[in-house]
Amino acid sequence: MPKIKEASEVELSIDNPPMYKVILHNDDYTPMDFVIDILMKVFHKNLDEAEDLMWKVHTQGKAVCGVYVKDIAATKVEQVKSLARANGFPLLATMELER
Ligand code: TYC
Repeated sequence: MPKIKEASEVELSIDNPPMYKVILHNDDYTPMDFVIDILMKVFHKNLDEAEDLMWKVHTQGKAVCGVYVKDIAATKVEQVKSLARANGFPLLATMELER
């Protein structure tokens, strides 16, 4: 029989839900300006932050763009994919559980 959760466990899962990192990956084809635009529109970065993050991905291969609850992280991954494909670019975002 599955155990009924204690009130303290319910509170913990509401106050401390599992968080997911959204990771943007480098590629050789997506234009830098398009990536900056995505970082501003999808991840709500300002221009300076978006430029810095784009360069980090470009030089290091990937970077964390933000940390969100599961549904929000999944939506952002999907928004990146959909905007990228609609514009013919291979830009990729993935999500990963924060330890
Ligand atoms: N490397 C790409 C270029 O030189 C730019 C780029 C940056 C692509 C970040 C993807 O997540 C990315 N045009």
